[in-house]
Amino acid sequence: MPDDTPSTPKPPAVVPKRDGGDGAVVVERKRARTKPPGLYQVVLLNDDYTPMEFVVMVLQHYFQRDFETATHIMLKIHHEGRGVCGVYPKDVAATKVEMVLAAARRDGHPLQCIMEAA
Ligand code: TYC
Repeated sequence: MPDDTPSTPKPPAVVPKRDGGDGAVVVERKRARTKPPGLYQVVLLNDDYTPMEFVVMVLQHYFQRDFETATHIMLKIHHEGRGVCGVYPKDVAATKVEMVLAAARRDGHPLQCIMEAA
């Protein structure tokens, strides 16, 4: 008697084993969970009170700029309102912002320094 006869009772459906029944286990990785660390630019903002010499010192000391480059960046900030000091991983950028702000406040300057995603 053919199997597809309506009156024929069907055997229980076979549920395939997750391992395919041969004992092998396949591990599938959906996607990498870790993102590559993002980069942040540290930006100085212009103000009317912080001395130019202090900003040049900050750029040399905290951002390893030579005197000419530091002066160029400082003048760009002075004329355009803001300028990028450097681009770093998040924790490095955050530490540099803290150090610049601490030095500025210690010397009584209102200099503003921020970080933003690059
Ligand atoms: N504008 C300031 C002045 O004329 C100089 C200055 C430059 C201040 C850059 C802040 O981020 C700055 N003394």
